[in-house]
This record gives sequence, C-alpha cells and structure tokens, in this order.
Amino acid sequence: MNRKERIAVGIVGTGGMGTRHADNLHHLVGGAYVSSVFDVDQSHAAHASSLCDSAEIFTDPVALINSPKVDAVVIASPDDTHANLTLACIKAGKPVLCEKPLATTVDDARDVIAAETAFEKKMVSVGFMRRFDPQHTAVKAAVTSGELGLPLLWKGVHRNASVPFGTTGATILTNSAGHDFDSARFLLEAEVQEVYVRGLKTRPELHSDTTDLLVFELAMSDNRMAVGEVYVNATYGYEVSAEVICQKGTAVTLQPDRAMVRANAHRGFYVSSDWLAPFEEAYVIEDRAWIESLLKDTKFSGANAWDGYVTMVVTAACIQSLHTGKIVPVQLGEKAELYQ
Ligand code: ISE
Repeated sequence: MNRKERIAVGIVGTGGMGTRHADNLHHLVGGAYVSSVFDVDQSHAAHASSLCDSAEIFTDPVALINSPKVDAVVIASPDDTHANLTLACIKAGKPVLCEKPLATTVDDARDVIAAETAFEKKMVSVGFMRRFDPQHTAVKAAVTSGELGLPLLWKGVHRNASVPFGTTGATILTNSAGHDFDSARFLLEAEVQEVYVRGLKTRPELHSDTTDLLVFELAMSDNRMAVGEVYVNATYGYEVSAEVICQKGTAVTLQPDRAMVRANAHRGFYVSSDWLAPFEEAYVIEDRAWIESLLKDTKFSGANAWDGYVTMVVTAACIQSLHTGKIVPVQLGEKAELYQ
C-alpha cells in the first residue's frame, strides 16, 4: 500500500462489533474513513453505511476486499469466516484488522501464518482490545516498572450476562476465553506451556453440551502461571478483571465505574450487560493505533498473527483438556523470522 493521508477502510461484518469499528473509524479516528461495508444481513450493512456517509454496500466480502476503493479491511464477521477472509486480504495485499479469534482451528491459524510469512510483511493485526484498555495497560505499566518484583501469577475473571442457549464449552473457550489467554501472555510476558481446564453446566435446563462455567490453569514460561474463571451465564452483568501477583505486590484492573448510585435503601454501581460498554475506549484506542501504524508504515502495537495463532493453539489444548480431564502440553512449533 502506498503512503496515504487517509485510509479507506472496508468493514466485513456489521453486527455489533463491526458497526462499532465502523463508527469509530469514520468519526473518531483521524486519517481514516469507511468507504465500504458488507454483511450477510443487508439491513445491518445498510445501517452501518448510513452511519458512514453512505459507504458503498457490498453483497460479497471478497469483492469488498478486492475493491480499489478499499485500502485496508476490518473483519468482524462470524468467527469461522475469519481465517479465509484474512487469507483473501493477504492475497490482495491489504492490511487487515481481524477480530478475535484469528481462526477456529489450529490448521487455519497456521495457514494464515504461512501466507503472511510468504508475503514477507506483517499484514495482519488481531483485535485483542484488552491490550489497549486503559485499566489493563495501567496494570502492565505497574508490573513492568519492576517495583512489584518479578511477576508470578495472572488471575482473571471473565463474566458475560448470558450466551445463546446450547453454546458449548469449546465455543466459549474459542470465542470468549481467548481474550484471557492473550491477557495472561500480554501481562506476564510469558508463553503458555501446559493447560488444564475444568468446567460445569450451571443449570439443569441448559443443553447437555453446555459447559458455561470454566476454570483454567496455565503453566507458563519463566516460572509463571495463570488461573482464570470464565462464566458466561453470570446473569447480573458483564465484568472482566485481571490481576498480576508479583513477588512484592500486586496490580489489578479497576472497573471504570462512572457514578455511585443511591436507590432503594442501597448504594452501589451499575454493572452493564453489554460487553462492548466497558471496552468502549479500548476499541477507539485500538482503531487509532492500527490506522496510525498504516499511515506511518510502522509496527502495530497490538496483537499480530502470531499472537492469534498462539491463542488458537492454547485454545485447542484447553478444549482437549476440558474433554479429557488431563493436563495438555502446548506445542507452538518454530516462530518465523517475521515474528521475532
Ligand atoms: C465477545 O465476542 C467478546 O469479544 C467479549 O469481549 C467477550 O466477553 C464475549 O464473551 C465474546 O462473546
């Protein structure tokens, strides 16, 4: 891509997440505008287009990717379409911000790594937005300051109000827990070596394949470890937190509470059910960082294809552990020069 003053972005998938990126990129990110949108549900695409000065509506995602009016692409379509669409972007020579997960199988993630390595330039960014969340980056700054001593343990909580009926443990590990695996790697600056996962169905009326409360343990490099709870039917609302326990102190994310509410003989804070709400700022910062990296042709500070691949390998090991009840080793294979 030649150096441009403004990047024309095409959005593939304009559900909640894609529309959020479209709105951010078109209105809140200098140096970018949304030129094109696609969604299988054309009414969603029309809505996103109306937010972005009538961006062109496509009926085929690959036609959008190949359009001369598109410089860079955001992929926010269903998870199992991510890898193929990312490959189409690499083939077209277009930088892509792919929502997590990069792929839903290790083989597909490996194909992306292989294609990008053959292209000999980093084209793929992955939307692990916690890396841009002010609470998470404040924890990272405290840990890397050295004041707390060596980091030892990451402890995470990830609760969703509810998920669609019948969501399996494997889907929860792929779609939700990937954020936690990436957060642990990011905050501890260590690699996952072994995983162990347990899970249960929290209500008898749920589908028999459902494992909606999961607990994982990760053994990590450099004598570090991680433990996390992922509970996707928590009912009361959406919450995420991460704490890093170090030799001499700990740092934990604070919830961005905006007001204390007094009502009904009670004093407290609202908890949103919407998972986009607590990370509103993180998504804007992420989109800005991505566009800046494209305008200046510099390294994106967020997750790359290698991080997306590693998360998928860890996820696959976790699915195996959940199903077998055993500790599963994580084997990443060789890291190509491009990602060193
Ligand atoms: C969703 O796709 C997200 O990315 C949210 O951050 C996560 O909490 C939720 O579980 C996922 O379904």
